[in-house]
Amino acid sequence: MQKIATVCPYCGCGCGLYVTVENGKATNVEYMSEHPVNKGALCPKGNAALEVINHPDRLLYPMRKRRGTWIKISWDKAFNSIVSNFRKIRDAQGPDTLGFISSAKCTNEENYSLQKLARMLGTNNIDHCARLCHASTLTGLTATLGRGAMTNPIPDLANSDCIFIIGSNFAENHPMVSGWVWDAKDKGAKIIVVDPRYSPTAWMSDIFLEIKPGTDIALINGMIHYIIKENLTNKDFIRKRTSGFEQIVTSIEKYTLPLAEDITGIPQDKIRQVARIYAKAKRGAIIFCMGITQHTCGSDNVIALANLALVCGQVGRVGTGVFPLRGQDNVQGACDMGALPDFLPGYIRVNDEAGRAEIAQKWGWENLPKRPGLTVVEMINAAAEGRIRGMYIMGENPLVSAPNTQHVQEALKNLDFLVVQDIFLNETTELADVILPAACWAEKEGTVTATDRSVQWRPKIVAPPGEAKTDLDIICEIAERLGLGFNCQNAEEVLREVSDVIPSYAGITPEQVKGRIGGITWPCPFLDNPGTSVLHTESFGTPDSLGHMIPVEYQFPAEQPNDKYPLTLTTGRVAMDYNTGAMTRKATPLLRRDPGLFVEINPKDVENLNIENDDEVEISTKRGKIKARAVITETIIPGVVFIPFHFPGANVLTIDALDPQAKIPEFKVCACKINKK
Ligand SMILES: Nc1nc2c(c(=O)[nH]1)N[C@H]1C(S)=C(S)[C@@H](COP(=O)(O)OP(=O)(O)OC[C@H]3O[C@@H](n4cnc5c(=O)[nH]c(N)nc54)[C@H](O)[C@@H]3O)O[C@H]1N2
Ligand SMILES: Nc1nc2c(c(=O)[nH]1)N[C@H]1C(S)=C(S)[C@@H](COP(=O)(O)OP(=O)(O)OC[C@H]3O[C@@H](n4cnc5c(=O)[nH]c(N)nc54)[C@H](O)[C@@H]3O)O[C@H]1N2
Ligand code: SF4
Ligand SMILES: [Mo]
Repeated sequence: MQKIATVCPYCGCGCGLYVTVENGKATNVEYMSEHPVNKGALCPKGNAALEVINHPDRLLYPMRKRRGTWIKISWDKAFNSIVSNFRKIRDAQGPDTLGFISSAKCTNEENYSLQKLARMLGTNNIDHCARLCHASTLTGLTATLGRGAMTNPIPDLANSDCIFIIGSNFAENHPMVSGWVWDAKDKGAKIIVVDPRYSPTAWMSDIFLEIKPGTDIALINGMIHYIIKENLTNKDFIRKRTSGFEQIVTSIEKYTLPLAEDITGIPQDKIRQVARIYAKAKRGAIIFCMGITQHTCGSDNVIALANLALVCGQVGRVGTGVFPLRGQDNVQGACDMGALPDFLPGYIRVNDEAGRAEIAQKWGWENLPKRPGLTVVEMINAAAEGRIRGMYIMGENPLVSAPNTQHVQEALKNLDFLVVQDIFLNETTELADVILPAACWAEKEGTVTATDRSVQWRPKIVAPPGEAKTDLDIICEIAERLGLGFNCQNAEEVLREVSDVIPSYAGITPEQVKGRIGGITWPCPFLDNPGTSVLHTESFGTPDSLGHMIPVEYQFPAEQPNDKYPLTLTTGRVAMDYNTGAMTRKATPLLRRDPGLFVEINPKDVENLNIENDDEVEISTKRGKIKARAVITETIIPGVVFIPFHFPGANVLTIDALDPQAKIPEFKVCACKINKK
């Protein structure tokens, strides 16, 4: 019996655990008490991590569709078909008629290799689920703080004396964060939660602000207004370390507390109270997540929060900082690796001539494309319009996760050729021409980067089932057959290339990271450097090293409630399901506690509708309608309904309006109506 140290495959907390292996089978999960973030604890998903490994529904061999049914084909046939179709499309219509979706469920080495393949083929059309998730964090924090990442490690929250939590339900979605926030609270920290729902995270709050969806900028600007008027700013910090304060002073002039109350629905007294507590805290931290990012004003929401932190000097020290909780186990890494249409590895902009030339030279390739590529939703739109003809989807399920499902379906059906590489059949594989069976997290090796930038090694624990191959092996074989001449025999070699190409990963080599509990936190600029747990201690990552305050204005969401659709629909998550359910609904212990598709609605909103708890109701928007079980509850603000997006359904309703900067869709607000069925 062996006991192997590894990292949980679900969320960005990056919890460590041991897996026991007997006779080549993963048999048990054991707790890793020495891990810096989870200290041995695991949430229900982490405890169920092994369920997908031996699941009978795993994809075992490549398949293609013949007369409506899937037939097994050889790997050789699958590779030939992909290579010939991609070549044909590129040669006839140019490389930008190809699109690639990479995966935050895959390793850094796999993401690095897929973006390299796309770019060597001549297109920057590569993106992944960060676009649906924290794209606005990247734009918002890059502009203000100079790095689109969490500033402090998760355990550092225990050192804060005020934690301002806005649009995050970490009690269900990043459960390991909860313990550290409770620690802070036990030591006397004030916990503030801002959400349209009294979520399980709100249970730990000292002050709860019930906000109308999509109005966060009015709240944050209102707080800044009050902080400036009451002389609670950190003047020394503003003078030495920031720029743009004067513009902020002018721009927030109109965000008086009465206006903030009017827009957000939060009583002014409460706004005043939380502004004081955060500004006066010795060490104040901000946690934010999808309630902030998934809006047409997502980037501006994030900028507003950075402004707040800068005005109060609450960044760059232990116990302070800005915590955008990254969702997937490797979504931070997939971004770092350049699985993005506008950034090469290490956040070099594709149109930065010198940066691009340096990477091209390291790859031994002459021309890399310089025009920014299309994002996830833009690729879907391009497919619908025939501008993208061939697509490669690795480890994502856009038919359930992207907004406006009917449009996604039409778009993917319109492709000449679609490859989907996954560990299970899902709604998206249904539309594929070729399906490739991938090895799952425990059947391959490589690194993943958690939300706090720690890069950890995940070893291969067991062999993949059937003929499944690792995503890395698949990508490398295709690159080889396309004549791109990849150097990617294994994850170790690719990681060595990553540390050569990306400066903040320079000291993160296989020798340094393998077997190191908790991993190494980037930036790690040279070998034997211990990594950097707190960012921006001396200077920000911006070109002039200052923290940039940027004025932002409150904007209305893309779709407002109206006579026909009088309610606001917001979508999100529950503890027992994970994203599109592709993995969690294969895990019996989670399935047992899965609430199914429901809609939360306030008692006031059902008064005249003759709807009772557990009734089946119909929810409709301009784009479509679905049925769900009604959950009537005071925990949601009147006028708003909440539906989890884990099932085919929620995204039939959502709008595909995008934030103009980050191109993230507005999953958190659209107009809907409810009827009894
Ligand atoms: N159990 C579980 N854990 C997960 C996941 C999962 O699917 N299931 N997914 C992972 C991924 S990929 C991600 S990105 C994270 C996401 O983690 P979270 O961001 O915590 O998840 P959400 O439920 O989408 O949204 C968070 C909160 O935002 C609130 N909200 C909605 N609209 C607004 C608004 O306009 N303003 C404010 N202030 N709040 C608003 C919602 O009511 C909700 O409580 O979770 C990760 N962890
Ligand atoms: N309405 C609404 N929609 C949303 C959101 C919302 O809050 N509301 N949230 C958005 C967010 S934040 C996110 S991150 C996205 C998530 O959207 P997706 O990334 O599409 O969702 P997942 O279910 O995580 O899909 C991961 C897929 O990868 C597969 N997989 C797992 N491991 C591996 C592997 O090792 N290799 C390969 N090849 N495949 C693997 C799984 O089987 C699954 O099919 O959804 C977005 N959609
Ligand atoms: S908190 Fe996240 S990383 Fe930790 S066990 Fe749960 S799902 Fe896994
Ligand atoms: Mo996400």
